[in-house]
Amino acid sequence: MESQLDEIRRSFDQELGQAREPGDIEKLRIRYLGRKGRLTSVLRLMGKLDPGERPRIGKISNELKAYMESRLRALGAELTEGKEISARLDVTLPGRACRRGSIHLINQVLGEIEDLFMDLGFSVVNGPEVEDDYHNFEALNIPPYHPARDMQATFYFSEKTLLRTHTSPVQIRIMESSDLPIRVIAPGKVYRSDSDVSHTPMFHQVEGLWVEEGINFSHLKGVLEAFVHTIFGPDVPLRFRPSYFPFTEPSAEVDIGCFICGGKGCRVCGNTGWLEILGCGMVDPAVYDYVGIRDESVTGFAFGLGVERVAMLKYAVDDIRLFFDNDLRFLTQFS
Ligand code: 2U9
Repeated sequence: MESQLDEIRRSFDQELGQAREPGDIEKLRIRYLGRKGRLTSVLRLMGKLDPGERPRIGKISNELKAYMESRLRALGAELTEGKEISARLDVTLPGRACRRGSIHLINQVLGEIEDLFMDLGFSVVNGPEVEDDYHNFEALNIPPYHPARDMQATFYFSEKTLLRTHTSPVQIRIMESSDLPIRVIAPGKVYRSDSDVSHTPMFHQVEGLWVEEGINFSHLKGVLEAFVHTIFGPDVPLRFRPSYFPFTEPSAEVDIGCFICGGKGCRVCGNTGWLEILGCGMVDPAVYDYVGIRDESVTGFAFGLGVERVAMLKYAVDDIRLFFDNDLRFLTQFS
């Protein structure tokens, strides 16, 4: 009888190895453990055994039964779960394409501007967005109570600490710490409490500074002409119009010919035929006093531009807030 039980175990293991789906498990259970199953049939013969043998054979039979039940349960669960997964997962379906992002238009324009100034020999420099009053205003020839402070509605943390209103403090720090000549651009975020179709509380500026013996207004004109012709096209006309900034003297604003009306005058250019694009000038000698440049033969020019304004003019965007809404219908037009 013992050898019969052994044989049952062997053939059970072999058949179990061939089971492929939950239905096979049920068939096996019936064939071995059902009312007329192979193990059940052998157990029925227990009564015919020598009474001395019964406890030992009974133990072996019970162990075999428990073994079979546990193997059937385990494989049954495995096959059922596999079937559920394959019912849910159709591996022949085509993959789902993932949406690719793109570089934000402001960063694209910023990159173009940085590339063109680097081609002209400028280095790109950075500085803190949380600034002190001295570097943001005072060293730029804007003393306390100067009306120019009202021109830029400033976010203050305290009387002396603020969010920079322009990137000019970066150039102050560069002049304080570097040897001449200095030929840098300072791109970055700036902050002013202002909000409408052409102003947001945060926007991006690129400012430039070239300080070296012999630098004059013609160098300024040449560099800014290169900027306009690279960004807006070689045939775009530009003009320098006198202006005022506390940190430059003389100062000018640069206009480009209106690309909408071709200079005839329209709603976009306010009938002037020109669009303002940036401010510039020769560095005011008062600024050199603040940063400790004493050599009077050293001169320099500076300029400042708003990246959003350049992008709006170049790509005919009529509301600056579109840059910050993160609406993909807008952003993907420039990918
Ligand atoms: C130093 C000395 C001089 C930077 C300059 C402008 C003119 C200017 C505006 C353009 C549009 C700001 O973003 S905007 O509103 N900027 O018109 N910026 S000259 O002059 C400097 C900078 C640093 C040490």
